[in-house]
Amino acid sequence: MAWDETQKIWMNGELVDWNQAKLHVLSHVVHYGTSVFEGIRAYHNDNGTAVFRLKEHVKRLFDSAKIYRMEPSYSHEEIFNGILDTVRVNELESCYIRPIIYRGLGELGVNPLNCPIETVIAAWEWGAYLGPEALEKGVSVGVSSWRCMAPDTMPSMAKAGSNYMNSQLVKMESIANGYDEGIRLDYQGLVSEGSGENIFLVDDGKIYTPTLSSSILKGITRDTLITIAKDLGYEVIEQGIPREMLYTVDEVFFSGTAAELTPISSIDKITVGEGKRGPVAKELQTTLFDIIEGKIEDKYNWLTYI
Ligand code: PPE
Repeated sequence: MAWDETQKIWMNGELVDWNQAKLHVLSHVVHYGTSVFEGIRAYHNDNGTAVFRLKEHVKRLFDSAKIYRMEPSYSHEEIFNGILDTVRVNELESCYIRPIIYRGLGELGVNPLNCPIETVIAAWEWGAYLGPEALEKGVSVGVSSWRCMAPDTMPSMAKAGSNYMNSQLVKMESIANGYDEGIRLDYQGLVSEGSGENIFLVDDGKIYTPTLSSSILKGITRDTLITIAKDLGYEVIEQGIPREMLYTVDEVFFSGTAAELTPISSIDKITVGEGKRGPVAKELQTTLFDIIEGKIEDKYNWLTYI
């Protein structure tokens, strides 16, 4: 999705002009994908602008950095406040926020340890990820011929830039095949996730989603929906999901910060359920948006007003 330029980007603790937020072409990250990042949304509602699940996103950013032996120069609190400052200074209301920690200019070669660790936070306006109509009508999806990384190759629980080379293969293949998005299988052939979304299935009133051992990102929206669903009285089962279950269940939907809750209308050209947003997806989506819009109580403290 294209963006409108904003005024400032937070770079190593300072707010610099959008056009000045640059890095050297010999930075380690450019050559080896040495980065970890987050995607966060802020929403404007009647009470102001609130960042959704900020604490959890900052925690995951630091967890990703830890997996890759990166020690950021800033504390959780500094990044937390840097994110709020970036939204504030750009006078953004509803927006997407992208903090990233990467290895900069030091030396080239696989060993990253002698390259400095840089931290950047940018934010910009961003609408619906898979198109505005997708939230209701759903998207068409194909199971990709590209699998996601096996657990002993690249750690999927680290939200690392380089993981998204695999996502890009999946996304480009799905576009070439005329789909909106692709689903990846894990190293065992079980359902894993989309190129940038977790996945849920609904069958006979029960909700299913792949386990962490299926090479998924530990999605914060995934956790949000599991929490909401349990609250609404649904049974939520985390288990290995055989591919063919995708074709026979009543509903399938994606979750993610960018995708929010996006229903899936068809998979491999086989219609899922009624071929549009099902009742469970609708109920969870409505509850999620009611919380975000401040219409119902934020009982889990998911909103941080700026
Ligand atoms: N899996 C993957 C691979 C993934 O990239 C995301 C988020 C998720 C699951 C859902 O995680 P969460 O956002 O915590 O619920 N993908 C981000 C990046 C998308 C992009 O195009 O870039 C996002 O949704 O912000």
